[in-house]
Amino acid sequence: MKPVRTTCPYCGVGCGVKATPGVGRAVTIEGDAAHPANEGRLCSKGTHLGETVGLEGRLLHPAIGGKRASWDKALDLVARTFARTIKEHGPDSVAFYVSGQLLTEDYYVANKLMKGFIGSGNIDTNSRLCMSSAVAGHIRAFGEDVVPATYADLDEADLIVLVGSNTAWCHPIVYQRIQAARRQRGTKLVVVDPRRTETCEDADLHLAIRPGTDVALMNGLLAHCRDQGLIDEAFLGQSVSVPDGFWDGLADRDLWSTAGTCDVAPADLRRFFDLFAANPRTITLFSQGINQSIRGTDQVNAIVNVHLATGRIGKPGAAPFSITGQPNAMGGREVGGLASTLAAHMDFAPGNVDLVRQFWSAPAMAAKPGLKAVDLFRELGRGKIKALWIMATNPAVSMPDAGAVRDALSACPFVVVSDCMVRTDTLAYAHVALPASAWGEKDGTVTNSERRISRQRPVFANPGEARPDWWIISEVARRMGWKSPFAYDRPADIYREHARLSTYRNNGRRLFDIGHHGAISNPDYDALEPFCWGGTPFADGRFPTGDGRARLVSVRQMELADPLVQWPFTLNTGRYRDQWHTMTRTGLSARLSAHRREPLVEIHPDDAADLGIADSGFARLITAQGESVFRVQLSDGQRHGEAFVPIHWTDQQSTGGRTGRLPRPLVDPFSGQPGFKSTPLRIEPLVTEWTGFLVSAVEPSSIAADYATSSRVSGGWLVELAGSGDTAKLAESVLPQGERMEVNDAARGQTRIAVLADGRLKAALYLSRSGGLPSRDWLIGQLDAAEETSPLALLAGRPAKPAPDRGPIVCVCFDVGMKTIISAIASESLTTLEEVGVSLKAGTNCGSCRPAITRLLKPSEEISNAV
Ligand SMILES: Nc1nc2c(c(=O)[nH]1)N[C@H]1C(S)=C(S)[C@@H](COP(=O)(O)OP(=O)(O)OC[C@H]3O[C@@H](n4cnc5c(=O)[nH]c(N)nc54)[C@H](O)[C@@H]3O)O[C@H]1N2
Ligand SMILES: Nc1nc2c(c(=O)[nH]1)N[C@H]1C(S)=C(S)[C@@H](COP(=O)(O)OP(=O)(O)OC[C@H]3O[C@@H](n4cnc5c(=O)[nH]c(N)nc54)[C@H](O)[C@@H]3O)O[C@H]1N2
Ligand code: SF4
Ligand SMILES: [Mo]
Repeated sequence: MKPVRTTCPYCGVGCGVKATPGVGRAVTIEGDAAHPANEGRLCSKGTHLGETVGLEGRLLHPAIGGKRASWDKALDLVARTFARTIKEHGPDSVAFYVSGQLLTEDYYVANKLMKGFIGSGNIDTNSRLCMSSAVAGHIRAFGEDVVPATYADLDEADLIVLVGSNTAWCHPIVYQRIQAARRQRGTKLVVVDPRRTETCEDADLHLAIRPGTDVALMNGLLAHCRDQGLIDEAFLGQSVSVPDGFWDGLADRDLWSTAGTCDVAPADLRRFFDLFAANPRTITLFSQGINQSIRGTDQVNAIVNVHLATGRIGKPGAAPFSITGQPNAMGGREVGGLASTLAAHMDFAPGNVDLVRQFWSAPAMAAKPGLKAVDLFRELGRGKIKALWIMATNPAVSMPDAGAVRDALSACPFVVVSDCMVRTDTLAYAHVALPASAWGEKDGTVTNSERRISRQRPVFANPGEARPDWWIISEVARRMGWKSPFAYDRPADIYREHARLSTYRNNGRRLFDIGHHGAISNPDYDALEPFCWGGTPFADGRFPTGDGRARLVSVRQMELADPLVQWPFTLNTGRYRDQWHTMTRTGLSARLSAHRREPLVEIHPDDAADLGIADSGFARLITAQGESVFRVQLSDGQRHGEAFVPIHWTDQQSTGGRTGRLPRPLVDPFSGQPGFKSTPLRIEPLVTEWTGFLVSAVEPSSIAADYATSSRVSGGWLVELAGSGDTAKLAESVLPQGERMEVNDAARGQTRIAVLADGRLKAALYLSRSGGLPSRDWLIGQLDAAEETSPLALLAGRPAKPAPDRGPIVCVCFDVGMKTIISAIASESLTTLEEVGVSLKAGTNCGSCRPAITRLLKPSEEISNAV
């Protein structure tokens, strides 16, 4: 079959994918060499897309109250209940909570229905949690939410500063592009992150600043630029408004005080300042370390200030670059899908409301912003929102204080959830479940971090009764009585309307204008090549403000309180390389699951010693909001007093690692974005009597253990276990029927049980009170081994001829473990990535693991000081 050119469903890099369908739901995935965002490259998540598009776990039919229902019944019920609620309690008693994972066409229709026809601003999105501070910061500085950089600028920069961004894991193809620029052009790289992440491996300088001190850092840099005569006075005079007292606000920021506030060595700070002074072509790329803060908007403006004041904007290789997380975060911004924006990059100014009203012929235009995500769920809990429709997001996991969000969802009289998967924590609260088309079926457009609009094209037909989100929303709108405004036959109809709105009475006031597509034909839409809107923004020194000038914004470093006795730690949260958010899709892939099998809390070895916690032991993390258990990983890349946990694990895979329960729901005053990166925390050791694991060809439905985390392996599941007391109940709960063999070694405190059917391994449980456990790798291999396994070997947990322990998997493409790499480096005297690649193939496919291999090549060496 012919390859379909489409776009990756995961991160905001927006890589082009060539997907060639095979038999059934099989698909071969390659990078699209003709797509400018990736030129053929894909990271580990994109590469292994094929493992996540099967029908396992798909929501395939509408359901009402958990029972299968027809589309007609389900849509009628949604339309009727929303209409009745609006009639009885007004338009602000209902809300949509949507997602940067919707396509632009889906998003446009949802926004139009809520803001133009229901007549409320109550549509907010998970982008509120993601980059709303960048939006607010851009609007304050530029007058419009315009990202002033493209990836090509990374090729042309001499200095790239990554602030609060684990690019190597979260935007791997951008990271590879940065590395290429370093090789080809000698571009310098500075990373500002309290943690030493894999992104730091290849950097010239890593500033492990005290969390929350980015404003001090940027203000210190700006003060230094002024002292060094680096301010672009001509540009300021022509193009930028400087508020009164702006420079006085920086008077106290010398190198020493800045180094003190940020808790970095003055010499390191000096190196950063010197690099900045020496390289006018600077890109400052930032993401959640900046945005997810209760001062996120100020932090964004502190960065933008430096670029405006030094004239490093609107030129090749020079700009602040807010990189987006989700595949269509930017498309959501373009349609105005945030509660605080209206449509097509317009806010709720009365003139804009009129303009959009006229364009939509809207019967009930919302005249003011709606509730932002955190407030929305708070009002849900208070009973003010009486009907909520959630689309393409999993707030029961991903909202701060997710326990309270769950309470609010339980209390809400009517919750509708559109998702493509059956097993999500949020779907458990749905009165009506609507099956959405997934990646590979969906048809429409997305916009990536560099304003590039690309097509997602269908590879498969919709399975079961799954339908596209735009169709579902339009059907509900039509059943609410708005037939012709929502009479869309295909995504192209919606795209044309969206393009026409972007240009309607625009007259050059807003940069977002794709009016040239207002009459695009269906075949041209189908064949649409990726394109960036907006050209090189601000190249002419004019900004989309009333007076054409950008604005410096006076921002002050927030006061940082010392930790309280009750909460001596600070909780930082973020992402793993090979999982996507709440794991509904990446969790299906055995390869992607191999990188990190459990949610780990990373803490500094000294803190662990003080707490009496050992590496690989367990800890209970407690905040004012809730608590959860994590496996401990000691890391000297953590600052003292800081703990880092991943956001991915949910009720579906684990009793622990439930990060969403922990963060406090405090938000930035301008953007409403929650401060996910910093929550007061207490850590307590959790001692269990035994630990162990289960390998099983079938997924156990309930597990009687204090701690259990299951992950996919080839041929089944691996479940990590820990607990106290009798293990017989556990064995009963997890082991299937079959021929059972058991060894109890009381002296060594070990229990081993294997279950076979027809000589093949169905499940094996290994528990130990002393810690010693057999190799998981070999046992996993027995689940789908070509030959029968000797029962004795199974009970021993090892083959007749033992293979060396590979350690955790680093390269998921070629299944190469950390221990294998370390021993090859030692025994073959390997010194470069290329040599490791030749010897083991590791790192030679997608390249996502190259930073990890780089670290293994120089385990003790500090990042080079030779700048
Ligand atoms: N593998 C993978 N990739 C993804 C995603 C995924 O789930 N998995 N999700 C996508 C999405 S939606 C998003 S939003 C992006 C997020 O991409 P990133 O922003 O790169 O990811 P995070 O891990 O959330 O946080 C980045 C870093 O901010 C640091 N940080 C914490 N506090 C501070 C601080 O005070 N100052 C500074 N300077 N840094 C701080 C953290 O230590 C962390 O390393 O990733 C996208 N890409
Ligand atoms: N503590 C902490 N919490 C965080 C963050 C953090 O750094 N720390 N980061 C925040 C950020 S930046 C983000 S972006 C959020 C992400 O959090 P969520 O948006 O809640 O996470 P996802 O797992 O991506 O949820 C997407 C859901 O949509 C479904 N889905 C996928 N495609 C489609 C589709 O086409 N249509 C429909 N209807 N459904 C679909 C998936 O199965 C899944 O259930 O998490 C936020 N929460
Ligand atoms: S970097 Fe990886 S996850 Fe992001 S779009 Fe590209 S292939 Fe997909
Ligand atoms: Mo995000």
